[in-house]
Amino acid sequence: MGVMRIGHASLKVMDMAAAVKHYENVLGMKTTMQDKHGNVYLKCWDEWDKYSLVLTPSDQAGLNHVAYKVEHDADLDALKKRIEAYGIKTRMLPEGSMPSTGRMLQFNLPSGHEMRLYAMKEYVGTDVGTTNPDPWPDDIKGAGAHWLDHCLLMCELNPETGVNKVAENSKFMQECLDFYLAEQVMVGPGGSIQAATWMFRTSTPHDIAFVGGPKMGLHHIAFFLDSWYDILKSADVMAKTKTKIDVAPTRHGITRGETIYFFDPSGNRNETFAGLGYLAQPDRPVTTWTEDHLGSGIFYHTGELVQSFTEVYT
Ligand code: M3P
Ligand code: FE
Repeated sequence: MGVMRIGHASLKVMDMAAAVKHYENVLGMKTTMQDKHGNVYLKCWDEWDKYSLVLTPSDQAGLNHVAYKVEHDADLDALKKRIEAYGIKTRMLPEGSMPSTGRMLQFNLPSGHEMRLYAMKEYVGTDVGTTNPDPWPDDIKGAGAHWLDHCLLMCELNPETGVNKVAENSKFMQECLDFYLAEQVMVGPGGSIQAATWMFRTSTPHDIAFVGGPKMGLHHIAFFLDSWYDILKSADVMAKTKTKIDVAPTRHGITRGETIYFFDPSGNRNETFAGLGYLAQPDRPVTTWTEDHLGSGIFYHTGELVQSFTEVYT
């Protein structure tokens, strides 16, 4: 019941042809449709719904909205009631507002990011099918990403004014959408300020994360790979395609994920992410990272923050 997983991200891109080339050749996604407004829809080979990424033409980079899939259509009505009772306005967009997708519950998180929930998207199947499937398809391209895994949203955090949209979002996700808190970063006097959170509905450590910063935005969307070796190979693909790498292969202390960060041609940050980390369960104790260990939480090996990584986002 309720939210199952991330469903899609809708991203603004400035050069559509370059963006499609990036998501096809570097990530290994396939274009599944285009609409009359020039939006392009793509999916990964291991995903069964019609699309997990929408690219929309724009004069800037950034996130339009992120959508999560719920299990039952009736969940949308139940969640609408809970979200409105919490004090957040919602709109039910009719079926077909987005192609091949059922009605969508649209609202803004306390941070201002637009979120949508939906129950139905056209089933097209994975590239290996469901009968005696091979472990991977023959025509794999680039990194061969399996699926869109999570997104990380930057939220306004200003200890001087007391504004903390990380804490507000996290409370909302727990109380209205039944997300669980896996890990958090606590900073400030006595570790009293919740500066970042990783939250889940699946059995992996995060389906969404919030990090505090001077302004709201998109930090990254992340795609799942099987193993550390696949992360290395995805970095090789990026070097071969002259893709701008932000952080070369390393490991997060937080979530234990194996990772590489890079940019699409418009400057939207992507991550390829491997390793399930640990089995995230509702009764798992929350992991807390303190301010003095923040560096190793983010990049476990060096224990040092990278300036571009914390300061550059769309
Ligand atoms: C991840 C992850 C930041 C930490 C990022 C961590 C932006 O992306 O997948 O665990 O501080
Ligand atoms: Fe991530």
